[in-house]
Amino acid sequence: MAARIDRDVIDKSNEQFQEALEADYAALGARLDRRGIAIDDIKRKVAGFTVAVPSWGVGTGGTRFARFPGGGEPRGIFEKLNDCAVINDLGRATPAVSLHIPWDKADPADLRAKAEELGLGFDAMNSNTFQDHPDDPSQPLSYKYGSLSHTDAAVRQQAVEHNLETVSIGEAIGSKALTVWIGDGSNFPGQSDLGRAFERYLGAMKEITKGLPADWRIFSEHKMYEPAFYSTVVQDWGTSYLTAVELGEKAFCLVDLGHHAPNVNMEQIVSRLIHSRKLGGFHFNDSKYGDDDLDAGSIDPFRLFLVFNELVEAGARLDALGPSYMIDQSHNVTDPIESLIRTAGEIRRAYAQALLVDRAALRGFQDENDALMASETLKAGFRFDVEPILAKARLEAGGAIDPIAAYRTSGYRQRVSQERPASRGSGGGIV
Ligand code: LRH
Ligand code: MN
Ligand code: MN
Repeated sequence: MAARIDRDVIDKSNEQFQEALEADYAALGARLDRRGIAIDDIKRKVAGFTVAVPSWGVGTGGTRFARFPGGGEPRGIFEKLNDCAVINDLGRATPAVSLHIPWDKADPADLRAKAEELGLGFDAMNSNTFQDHPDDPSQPLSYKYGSLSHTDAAVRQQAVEHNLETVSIGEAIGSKALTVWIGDGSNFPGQSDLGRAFERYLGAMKEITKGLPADWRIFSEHKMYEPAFYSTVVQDWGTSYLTAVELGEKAFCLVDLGHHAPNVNMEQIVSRLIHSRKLGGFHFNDSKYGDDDLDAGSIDPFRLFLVFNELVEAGARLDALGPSYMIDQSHNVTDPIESLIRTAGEIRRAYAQALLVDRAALRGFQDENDALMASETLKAGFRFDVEPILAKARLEAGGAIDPIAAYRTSGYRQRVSQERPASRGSGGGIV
């Protein structure tokens, strides 16, 4: 298996940029100092913020029209983990991986050993009952007409057991949460009874929840449409919230940024879920039209900032919830390693900008109904170029000041391209 990135490559790359970085960091520090903000405090918080990468994100994704494989794509979970380690070596923001079963099914002892060797951990596990698994003898029945909400009790039972198997793999590798997203729904009015389908789903989710280890959480992930085009069983945060309430204290809602109606106020959903203590985690990505799975912050960085503004505003209430921060993206026209490195940077950027909002001033303007100054105060955080903070946090953690430049110099993609022949199979491509 290809070696990762040589320490030397990172050091040489950093030498080129370090002097300019020190000057930029000092200049930004002086600006922040005039506002009573200590730049090192912000840098420390940013360095402490990590986000998990999706195992399925390191291969080239695809759409329902085509998949164009890239060079050196990982052929299985162990090569995927290697690529995840490269992302973390350079960016130092992604020490955990979120696995998808059965795409990543392997002996848990081997998964654990490999992750330890690479210095990685595991975040929430994902089950997969949104496609059939002809190679999995434990799942002979088809999910064509649904899984946890299927009209046939035998299919529901199979889907429950698959989720519990996913939990047991997760337990053996140190994960503490299960994310459940189902594609169940209908394409035509009348095809499915909306109420009965939800009740069947709840019944199955209760079975899964009963089987969770004591210290585990379950996340319900909603999505408005696709693959179902008329109704989806868990279509919005309302249904997700109802589910989490019915399931009880181990159950929380997962917000995937691409799973909402266009123009929906996502940051308000986040605020409500914090209020009701049901925010379980995120799947970060960006979109223009639907579940586009583009790189977080690449289309609408302000929206990402507004989500982080709610998280920072929540303070201790958020700490008590300890949500899982994960990326869920599909990379079709970029090198997935580069996309994931920059995504982690964009997420930290939104966090740093939210930390720079003068909260006391903002509250004052809000209470005085000074709409213009409240808006300006919020936007002042967003307008800061916080790159020196992000770069310094990476550098001090052993990463690269410019991680994409260092990655390109390293020749990692060329090396793995020689070792890993291109494959056209889906193997964890996005649905
Ligand atoms: C569904 C989804 C869900 C799946 C992943 C592959 O669109 O967001 O999280 O597990 O994509
Ligand atoms: Mn998702
Ligand atoms: Mn999605």
